[in-house]
Amino acid sequence: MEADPSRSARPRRVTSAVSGIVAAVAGLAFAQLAAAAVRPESSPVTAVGGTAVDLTPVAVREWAIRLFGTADKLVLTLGIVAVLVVVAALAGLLSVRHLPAGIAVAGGFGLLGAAAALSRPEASWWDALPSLLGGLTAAGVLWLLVTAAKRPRPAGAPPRGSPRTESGGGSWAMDRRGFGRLVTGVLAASVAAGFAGRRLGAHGSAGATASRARFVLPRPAVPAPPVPAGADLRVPGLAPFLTPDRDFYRVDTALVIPRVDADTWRLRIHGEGVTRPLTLDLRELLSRPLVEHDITLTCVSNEVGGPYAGNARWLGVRLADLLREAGVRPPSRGGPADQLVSRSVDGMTIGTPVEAVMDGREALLAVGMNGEPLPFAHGFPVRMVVPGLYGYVSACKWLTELRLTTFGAYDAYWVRRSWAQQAPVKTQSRIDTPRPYADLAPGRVAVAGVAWAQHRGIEGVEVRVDGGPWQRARLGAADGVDTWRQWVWPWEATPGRHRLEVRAIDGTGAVQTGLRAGTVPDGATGWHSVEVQVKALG
Ligand SMILES: Nc1nc2c(c(=O)[nH]1)N[C@H]1C(S)=C(S)[C@@H](COP(=O)(O)O)O[C@H]1N2
Ligand SMILES: [Mo]
Repeated sequence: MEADPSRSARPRRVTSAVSGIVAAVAGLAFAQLAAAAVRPESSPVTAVGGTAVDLTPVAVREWAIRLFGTADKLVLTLGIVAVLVVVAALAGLLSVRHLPAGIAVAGGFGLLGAAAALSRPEASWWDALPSLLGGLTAAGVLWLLVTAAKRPRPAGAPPRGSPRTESGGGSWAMDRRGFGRLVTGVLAASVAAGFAGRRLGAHGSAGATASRARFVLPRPAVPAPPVPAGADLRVPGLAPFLTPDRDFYRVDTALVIPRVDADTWRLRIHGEGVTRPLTLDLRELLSRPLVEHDITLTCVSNEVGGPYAGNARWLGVRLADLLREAGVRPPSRGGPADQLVSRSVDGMTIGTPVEAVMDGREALLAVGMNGEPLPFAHGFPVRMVVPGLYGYVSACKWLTELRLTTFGAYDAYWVRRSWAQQAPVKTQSRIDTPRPYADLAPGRVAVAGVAWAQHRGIEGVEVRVDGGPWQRARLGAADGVDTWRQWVWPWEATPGRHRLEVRAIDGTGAVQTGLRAGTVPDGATGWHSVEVQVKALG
């Protein structure tokens, strides 16, 4: 094979693309290691991902949630890595002709990551370090690999151990083995850096993990009455009345779950009309009487029939009491602030009507969820829960600040992204069983699900088949007005295709609207329906 450009072009292209990708892998690995030392949020992938989340138009976000559900974050991360790999391969190709250009791409990505990291909430200058180190590593590895690949093999010396002859002296007649060894070495170092990063990361959050393990939930001064017998109808396929923590839906913008150390946690309460600003640590917060209350939490992004609803027994401090302690009066009592802005450690801001929080409902700063300290994913050590309002206007996780202001003066995170400033939960009902497109045998079928209208309660649920007359379902026992209610309706299924529909009647007697509306700006409406197939007899 004498110097035939068309023949040598392909391996050369492969080699250079591989160089680019290996450089990117090394850059990422060392960036992750550095991020573990600085803070997990400073990783370039997380920082760029977080920025992408914040910049994503609402329509795209809702589409992604519909398509990927709670895997949307994983998909985003994989997408970023995929883009990186493609760009890295291109940078590798570019480096063959013009090494400085390829190195500039690597460095540019480092700068991009650093800029993203610096723009994240609560960022310090340290947050730029992982991306810069990653960019530098990638640039260095690219240089190393490309120069090694280009280095001519000593004339006359065939590649060691290789009986095949490739033209010596040409700029691309590199020593394949040498190159391979280099690549292997770089990859091995990257894997080592990756593992070291994981170890260091676990070490970094060890304090938070230990603080949660040590945290013993105090006894409530006002315990919740036991869940009434008959609240849980125990129909197979029906969501349990209380949602176990591990099954509780999770909706947030955090690409890495914040792990807050309970020992260093502080809550600050300040703002308009606050005559006694407070800063409390966890012990001080918990020196107040604790209340236990069952509340169903739902997400405004939940489509009709969707899964983003969960019911838990929360333990916490009454938010209204705490606000009164700080001197806050609701607008109806002449207070100047109508909006309570809660802020999390990761910069999320959530605006809640002060009036709703102080109108006597059990708005809580919760520390316990179903008898356990809050899981990290659900806001450890302290989160807000307010019955009757969607999570994005009430349920701030990893809470660290409460500021009193007005709706006129401040738009919280989601409000800046086309969601409504105020969003009471809309009456909804869901068919859990049978599942869509189930194949059923004719005869008695238990149609069952849940219905919610938090803080108004559920008074009735009705089901109809194929657009026929509405029929009353049997309700599970009510556990107050702030939780969902299970329902079941016995259906005599006949052969053929059928469409089951459900609607609820809330505690005010209002019937759930059948008008279809999307999730944006303040929650979906419409009746949930399920189509099933009933087999012919015999
Ligand atoms: N810090 C923080 N709190 C947050 C969010 C968030 O993105 N960040 N998402 C809110 C939304 S939209 C909902 S529906 C609830 C979900 O709470 P869960 O994940 O515990 O079910 O948390 C709310 N609190
Ligand atoms: Mo939400």
